[in-house]
Amino acid sequence: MCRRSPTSFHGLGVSPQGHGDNSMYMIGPGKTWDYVIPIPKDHPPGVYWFHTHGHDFAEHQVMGGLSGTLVIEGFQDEVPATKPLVERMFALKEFSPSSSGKLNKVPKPVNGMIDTIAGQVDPLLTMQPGETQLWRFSGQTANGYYRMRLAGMKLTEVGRDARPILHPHTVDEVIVGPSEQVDVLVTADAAGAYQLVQAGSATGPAGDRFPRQALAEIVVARNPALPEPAPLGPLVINAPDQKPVPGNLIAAHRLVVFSEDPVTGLFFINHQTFDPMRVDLKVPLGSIEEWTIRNSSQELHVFHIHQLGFEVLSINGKPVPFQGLQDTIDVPIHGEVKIRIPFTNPLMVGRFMFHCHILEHEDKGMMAQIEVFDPKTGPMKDMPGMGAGPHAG
Ligand SMILES: [Cu+2]
Repeated sequence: MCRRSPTSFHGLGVSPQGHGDNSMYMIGPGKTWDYVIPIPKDHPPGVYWFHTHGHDFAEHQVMGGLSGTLVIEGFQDEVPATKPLVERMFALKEFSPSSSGKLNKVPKPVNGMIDTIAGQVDPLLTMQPGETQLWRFSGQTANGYYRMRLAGMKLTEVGRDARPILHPHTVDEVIVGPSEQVDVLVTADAAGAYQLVQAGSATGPAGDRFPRQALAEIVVARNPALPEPAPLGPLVINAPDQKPVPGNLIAAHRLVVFSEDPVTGLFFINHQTFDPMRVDLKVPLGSIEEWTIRNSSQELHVFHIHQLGFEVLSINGKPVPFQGLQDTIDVPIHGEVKIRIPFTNPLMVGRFMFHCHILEHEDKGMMAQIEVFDPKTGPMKDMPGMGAGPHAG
């Protein structure tokens, strides 16, 4: 590692200040910085992740492997049927090979991407016939979308963005994009060999293509050393904090436009590229706002905001039934997503980011800074937490 960089604790509802989840503090080469992240006792459980967040080189560093999985335990208490199940973590990470086959990281791959599970190419997994397992996908990719299929088997989605969803449903495929988390239940068919594949995905005419690849080999065989798998119990969801955001007192409606310039290769939020010295938006703690995120480009973008979860109200004008709070949402090409954001947890006071989580786009400008301030003391006066700063010597 030869460049300075901060870290983001993606999706956690913790403080963005000081030694906390401070995505602005730049750690120089050879330097040390202690992160202290007190996790509140009532923090929602789930699979989270942490990754490097250096503006201008986040893509390079995350694609080089600088991310990790962070589990806050308790998901199984909220979805009791999953308690007896084998749990598997899938940290989805893409790498880019050079023409000699070595890992290139970035810029742009010349020979397509290598899709891996925690850096392993096509690992072997075992299951027993009829066994159900809990598979927890964590999209730790810089840019890549994994469209996953498992040899015709059904997948039951039970969680998204770390949290149980209120109405689990069965699907033929699961798409996990940059920074998206999805939990699924998988029940093995009869004995045999099966393949989990990335079935091929694309992000639009101006975007990227991610060709089909094998992701993992699944061997289903009876293991006499283990008890016969019990059938899955009733799928009851008990997640009391998965409540819709109240809509009776909306403090502000805002429009956030994602756009890009194919000539300069720059990416914009509301026609501006990111500037770490500029605070784009100041919001008093306690406000609930409704934002329309509009994509006026020819490729997909994925909206993400730090420190909190939001409710998705509609996609392209079509109401979305409430499934739970999210911290990321794909914004369709030439489409828009309406969300309701609770700026209510006192822990979020400070400055943090919202951005497109396709890191190539973030690096080229598609990020903005928000400050949530305590209305009793007013907005901050200086730029704390900049550390060595991206431009310091
Ligand atoms: Cu984007």
